[in-house]
Amino acid sequence: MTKTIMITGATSGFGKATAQLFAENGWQLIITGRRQDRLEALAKELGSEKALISCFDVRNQQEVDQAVENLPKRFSEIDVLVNNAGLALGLEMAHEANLEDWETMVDTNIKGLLYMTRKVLPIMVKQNRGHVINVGSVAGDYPYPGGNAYGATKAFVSQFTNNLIADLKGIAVRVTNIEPGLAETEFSKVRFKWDEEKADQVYQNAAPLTATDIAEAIYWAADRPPHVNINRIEIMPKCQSFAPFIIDRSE
Ligand code: NDP
Ligand code: 8X3
Repeated sequence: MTKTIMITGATSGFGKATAQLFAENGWQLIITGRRQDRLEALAKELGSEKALISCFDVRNQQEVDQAVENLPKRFSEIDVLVNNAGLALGLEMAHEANLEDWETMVDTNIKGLLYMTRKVLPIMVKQNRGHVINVGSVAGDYPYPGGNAYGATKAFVSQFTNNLIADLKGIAVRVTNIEPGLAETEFSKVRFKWDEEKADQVYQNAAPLTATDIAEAIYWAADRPPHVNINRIEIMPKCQSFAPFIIDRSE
């Protein structure tokens, strides 16, 4: 039977690469995001028989509910939900950060992910089959200056994943958190509000992860046999590593 994957944020980056990889492997897809033109282009590339477009904003609970309720029968038995839609906005220190940016990150990375999960999970529980794959971040585990609210939203994703695993004991629905490090997508363009020069500097003279690297991790987690649950995958480029704790000696 053809398997069905629903991917939030399929218009770019990890979501788009994930759609391409699952399509190559014979899955049918529900591709979502806010940019209709991009969804149309991707559906054309993947084949409109295989890819269903659903254009909505994950921050809007009504739109989320309608998107799932209006799925045609052929796409309604979702095997995998990839909660990928998300963003970072700004890199200012907490006392200078834009409060609206914080709200947008909370609304998208936390509340959007909750709306999607709460709507799709009952379908999976009813069919006793499914897999929720969240896209967290190393920023949810390790702090860095300017990461403040973004990192905290990803820490939420990490702990929510663990708690879902606890809730789903005895039910054949798996849950995974994918935690990427530095990866070149539109992520930094969005973070710096389309200041492309600033965004390019993030990846300059480095070899960041690609969207395909993350799509492959997502595919691998989904492709394990049913008795295996991959709780989390932390994945960083070789060029990125840890810094020691900093001692402030100015006092
Ligand atoms: P991109 O900016 O390339 O893609 C983000 C995707 O999220 C887009 O498809 C965008 O679609 C979608 N999206 C954003 N806001 C909304 C919304 N309100 N409603 C619906 N869709 C939305 O970035 P990435 O591919 O890098 O990011 C994907 C995920 O990976 C995010 O959760 C991000 O936090 C996480 N991540 C990224 C890392 C990186 O270094 N790149 C590292 C670790 C984690 P549209 O604008 O069309 O709505
Ligand atoms: C994105 C990774 O380190 O740029 O989640 O915040 S980082």
